[in-house]
Amino acid sequence: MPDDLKPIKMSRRAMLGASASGAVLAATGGTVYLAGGATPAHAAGVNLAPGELDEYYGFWSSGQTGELRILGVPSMRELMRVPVFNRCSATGWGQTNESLKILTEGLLPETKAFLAAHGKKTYDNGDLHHPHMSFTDGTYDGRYLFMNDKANTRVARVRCDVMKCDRIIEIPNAHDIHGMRPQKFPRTGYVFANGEHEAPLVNDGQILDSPEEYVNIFTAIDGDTMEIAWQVIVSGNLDNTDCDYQGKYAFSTSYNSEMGMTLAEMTANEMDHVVVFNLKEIEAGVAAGDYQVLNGVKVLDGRKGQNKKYTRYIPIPNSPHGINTAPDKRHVVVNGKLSPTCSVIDVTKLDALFESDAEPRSAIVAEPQLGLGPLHTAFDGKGNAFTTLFLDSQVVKWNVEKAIRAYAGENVDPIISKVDVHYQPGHNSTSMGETAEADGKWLISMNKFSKDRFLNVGPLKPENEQLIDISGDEMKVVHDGPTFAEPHDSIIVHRSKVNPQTVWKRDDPTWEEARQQAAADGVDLDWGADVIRDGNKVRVYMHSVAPMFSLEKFTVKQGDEVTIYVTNQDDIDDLTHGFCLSNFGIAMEVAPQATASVTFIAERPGVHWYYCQWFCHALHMEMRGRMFVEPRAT
Ligand code: CUK
Ligand code: CUA
Repeated sequence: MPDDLKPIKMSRRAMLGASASGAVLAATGGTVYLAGGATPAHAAGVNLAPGELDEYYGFWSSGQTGELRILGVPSMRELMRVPVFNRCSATGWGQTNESLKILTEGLLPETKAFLAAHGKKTYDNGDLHHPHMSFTDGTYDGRYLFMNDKANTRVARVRCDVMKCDRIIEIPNAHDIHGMRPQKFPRTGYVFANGEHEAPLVNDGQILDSPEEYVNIFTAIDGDTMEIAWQVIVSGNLDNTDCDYQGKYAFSTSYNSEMGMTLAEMTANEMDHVVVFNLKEIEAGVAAGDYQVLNGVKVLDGRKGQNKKYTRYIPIPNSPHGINTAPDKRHVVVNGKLSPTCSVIDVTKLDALFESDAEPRSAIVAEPQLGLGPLHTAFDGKGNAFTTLFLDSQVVKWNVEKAIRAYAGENVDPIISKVDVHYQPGHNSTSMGETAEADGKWLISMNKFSKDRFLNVGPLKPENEQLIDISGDEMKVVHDGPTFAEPHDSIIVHRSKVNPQTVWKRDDPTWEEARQQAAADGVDLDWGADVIRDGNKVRVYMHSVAPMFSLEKFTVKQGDEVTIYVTNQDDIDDLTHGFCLSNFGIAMEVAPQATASVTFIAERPGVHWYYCQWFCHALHMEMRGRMFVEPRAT
């Protein structure tokens, strides 16, 4: 039981709920938890008293919603949504000039042309599966969060100082980035990204239904510059990825080593594989010029049978999925999915694969039978692993060292306990569990089905995330948390690692283009109240101090291209304004000390109100102004 958390105070409503459903209260070490069905749907995971802060930040993916979410753990309160690959109505992400720059500058030329043919600048959707923080020396360093977009082959970075996305790049040559992890040591460094779906290397339509000519691509991105360092062509497809704590190897699972196109073909072989990438050898290959350049990227050949030292293929029972490196810095758990086993790789045995061509399976030191459908594994830092069993709807706790002894022939059962989760878990994550500082307090089981756990909201149901206390031998489910589609993965980061600003700094690079434009126009971006005409372009500069915009009205002509810059001069914690131009489909967030801008064509003559859409003051409703659009002369 975490001793730094205050005992839970039950609300009257929770008490009523508990007695009404006849559920029991479990008392553990002087702390009371609501058990299972007793937890009202609205309640916090561990009911921190009002105003009490969580011990951990949880960074959640949102799958096909395309955003990053921030939760407090253990309360499971949702704290923020950070738009990334999606379009966001509240913040203007995907509409403001600042966000469009981030969303468009990293796209490939052919993607820009494709989107332009649809009258679009960027994609509106994404499929964000894997959020991971940057590392220094094997633990989180609070600089960045990185995340993948499976839907449109992108990788994004979120700045942890402001919790906003600052870079998005499209990955050339690869298709549909799925597994993604930052390098743990010596630092991030590389961000590794798996292309999941195979396709012709030059995918220009010359090759279509000839799967034998398809390839898959593993990409290493420089996390500091967000440029691609190198790519490696592999045999088989790529699913999930992780890396070691030594800075020598990265590993990816492949569920389709067969390179099959149909379900039967993809699951035909009894063994698939994990690809091991030798980072030093790949860097040496890059230095030696052993690559082709495709779309500006150095692409090395790491396919089977190339006799190169870039990759090795370790056979793993059918269709492995998640891959997770333990905080002991030595063991890597490969989750079986179709096989009821997990395979444990010992990273100290990988050198021999490359240096003396040792048999690849010699790096496997355990393969415990855990249950049906193992998908992902998390760790407590005490030698134990927690694996989700999709088909069994359980999480199994097992001991890695015992599994190794059993594999060596000793009569010992590595399984410690199992707990039912509701239902069909995918990822799980433990507090600090993917770092060397795993602390063994909390586990989140991210369940794909919620079915009967909540009030019925129609045919589309939320997912269900359950918070599990893992401080004792028995796992205790202490909370159900419904979430909208569809978080895959999460990380739980101690709050000491993260320290965002409370207001923007005026010299932030986000609005550098606005700064330059204002300088060129000879106006003060900070305190603007100006309308600059430049042919049929009009630039409107205003600032806000609650409850007023510095311009109560301005005039443009029908057909003008209008850019509005709003700088929020309030510097008080939480005093966000918004700018909404009604009937123009325009709205954006302007947080304290930020500048935001938006460009549109003033094609509607008449009087149009703009207003602050972030409730900021007792006179928030009065925080409004008029845009006059003079009709075109006929
Ligand atoms: S994948 Cu979703 S449950 Cu995309 Cu990490 Cu395994
Ligand atoms: Cu400013 Cu509401």
